[in-house]
Amino acid sequence: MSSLLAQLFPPETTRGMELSADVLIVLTSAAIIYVLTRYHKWGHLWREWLTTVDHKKIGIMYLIAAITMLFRGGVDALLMRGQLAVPNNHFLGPLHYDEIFTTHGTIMIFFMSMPFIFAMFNLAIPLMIGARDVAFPRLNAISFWLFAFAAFMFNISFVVGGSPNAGWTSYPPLTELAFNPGVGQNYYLLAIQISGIGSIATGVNFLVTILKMRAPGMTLMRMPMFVWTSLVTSALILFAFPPLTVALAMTMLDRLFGTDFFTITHGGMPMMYVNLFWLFGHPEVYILILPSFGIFSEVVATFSRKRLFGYSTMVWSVITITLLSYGTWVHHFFTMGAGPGVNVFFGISTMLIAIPTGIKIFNWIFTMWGGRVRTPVAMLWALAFIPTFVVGGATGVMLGAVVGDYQFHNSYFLIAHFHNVLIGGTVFGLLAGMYYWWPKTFGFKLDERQGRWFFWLFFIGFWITFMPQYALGFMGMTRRMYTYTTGYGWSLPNLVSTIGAFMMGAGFVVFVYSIVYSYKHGERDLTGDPWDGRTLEWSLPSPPPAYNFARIPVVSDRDAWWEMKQHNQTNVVQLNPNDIQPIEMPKSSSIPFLMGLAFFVGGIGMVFEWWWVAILGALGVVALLIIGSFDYNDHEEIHAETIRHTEASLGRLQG
Ligand SMILES: [Cu+2]
Repeated sequence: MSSLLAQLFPPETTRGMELSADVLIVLTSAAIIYVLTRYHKWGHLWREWLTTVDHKKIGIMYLIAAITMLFRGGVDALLMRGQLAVPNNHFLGPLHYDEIFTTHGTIMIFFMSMPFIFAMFNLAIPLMIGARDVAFPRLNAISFWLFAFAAFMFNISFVVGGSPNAGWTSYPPLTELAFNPGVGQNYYLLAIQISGIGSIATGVNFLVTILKMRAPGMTLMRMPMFVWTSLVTSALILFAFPPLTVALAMTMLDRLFGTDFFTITHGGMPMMYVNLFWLFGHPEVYILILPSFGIFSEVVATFSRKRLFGYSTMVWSVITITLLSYGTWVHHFFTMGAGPGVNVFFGISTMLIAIPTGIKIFNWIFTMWGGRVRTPVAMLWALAFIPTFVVGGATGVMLGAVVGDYQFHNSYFLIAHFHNVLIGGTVFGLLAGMYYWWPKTFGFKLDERQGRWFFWLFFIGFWITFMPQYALGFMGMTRRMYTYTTGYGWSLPNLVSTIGAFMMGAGFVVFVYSIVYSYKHGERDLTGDPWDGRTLEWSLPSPPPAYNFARIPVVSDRDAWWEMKQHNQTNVVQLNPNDIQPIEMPKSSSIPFLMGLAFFVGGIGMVFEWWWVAILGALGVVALLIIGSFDYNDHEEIHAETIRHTEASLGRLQG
C-alpha cells in the first residue's frame, strides 16, 4: 500500500503547487457532481452530450475542452514568465520549470490547438457543404472521446505520478529510462498516442465527408476556402501522424520493454527519433495553420462584402504548401550535423514555402481592397493576423537560412518566432473563427465591446511579450533556462515580456467573463444570418435543428448563399409543408464514450506498468469494437411531422 502511494505521489508531486492543484481539482469535481445531482442533470448529460454523435454538439464539446486547455497551458506560460521576470529567481525550481515548459508546449499543441481546430471542423464544415452530419458520425464521437480522455490523462500527471519534463519534443536521451525514471514520460507517450489515434480518425472522417457529402452542384472549385483548407489539413493529418505514432511506440518499447531503438547505449539511434518526430512535426505546423488560413479567407470575404480575391491561386498555393511541407523537416536540426549538402536542400525548401504563403497574404489584402470593410471582433482578429504572421514568416525565413540558424538555434529568437506564427496565425485564426461562428453555434453573439477589450489586451500583450524575446535571442539567452543572472542585459527585456504575458492573461479573463455575460445578455441571432454571410451555413437558423437542412440545397456558384441573396432566391429556405420528407439521422451511442474510457484504463495501466489494468483496458477496446461492429441499429428516422413542426416553429414554412 505504501509503495502504491509512493508511486502515485512521488516526492515531486507533494510540493505546495501540486497539493493546491489537488485540492482545487477535488473541490471543483465535488461542485460539479453536486450541481449535476441537485438539478437532476445526470440523465440529460448522458443522453444529450456524452452519447451524442451530432457534429454540432461534438464541436461544442471540443470548443469547451480547447478553452479549458488554453487556460491550463496559459497558466503554465504565466508561471514560466513569473519565474523569468527577474534574475536569480527561485519561485520555481529547475525540475519544476522543466515540467512546466513541457506541459505548456504539449498542451498548447496537442490538447488546445488540435481540439480547437476540430471544433471549427465540426461546427462549420457539414453546414458549409450542405450536409446533415459527417461521413462517420460514430467515429467522430470516438475521436472526441479518445482526445478527451487523453487530455484528462495528461493533465492528471501533474498531481498523480509526476509530469513529463523532456520538452514537448521529448527527444532521447532526455526520455531514456536510465536518465528519466518515473512515469512522467510514460504519460506523455500514452496520452499523445491515444489522442493521435483520434486525430487520424478525424482526418479520415473529414476527408471522406468533404469528398463525398457535398450538396449537389458544389464542385471542388465551388467549395468555400475553409472547406478547402480543411480537406488539405485532413490529408496532412493522414500522412503526418503515422510517423509520430511510430516514434512514440518505439520510445514506449524502449522505456517499458527494454528495447534499444533510440537509446545511446546498445546501438540505438536517438537521431532517428528526431527525424521521425519532425517528419510529423513540420507538417503539423501546417495542420495548425491551414485551417486558420481558411477561416481568414471566410472572415475577410464576408466583412469586405466581396468575393475572395484569387480563389484558384489560393487553392493551388494551399496545395503547394502541403506538398512542400513534407520536404522541410530537417530545418529543425540543422545544427545536428547532417552536412552542408543536406542542410542547403532543406534550407531552400523551407524558404520556398514563403512564396505560396506570400501569395495568400496578397490575396487577403486584395479582397479587402475596394470592399466595404466592417470590423467586428471576428474581423479584428483577421486584420491583426496579417502583420503578426508576416513577422513570424519573415523570422522563419531567417531561421531557414542555415548559417543564420547556427546563431538563432535554440535561442529565444526561435521561441519568439514560433509563438509569432502559432499565436499570430493559429490562435488569432481560431479566435476569428470562434467569434464568427459563435452566433451560428449558440444562437447569440458574443458581446462586441468586451470582445474588443479581449482583442486589444491580447494583441498588444502579444507584441509586448514576444518582441523582447527576439532581442533576448540575439543577446544569447537560450530556451528552457529556468533562471539567469544579472550582467547580460537580460533583466529588462524579460520583465517587459512578463508584463506582456500577464496582459494576454487579463485578455483571457475578459473573454471568459464575456462568454458568461453574452450567454445571459448577448444579442440573440433571430435571422440565422447575422453577418450577411456568403456560405450555406448562414442560410440555416441559429442554432440549426438536429438535421441541419430540412431540404438539401442545390448549389450553382461559389458563395452559394450570397448568390441566392443576390438573385432573390432566399425563399428556397421556405419549405412547402407537403414537400417535407422524413430524414434518416445517426443514433446516439454509448460506445464512443466507453471506448475513450477503455483506452484511458489501458493507458493508465501502461503508464504505471500495472499490466493487469492495461490488459483490462485492451480487452475493453476489443470488446467495444466487436459490439460496435454488430450494432446495425445505428440510425433513426425523424418523422416528417416532427420536421414540419420544427420548421414551422423556426418560421420556415410557406403560408
Ligand atoms: Cu518546420
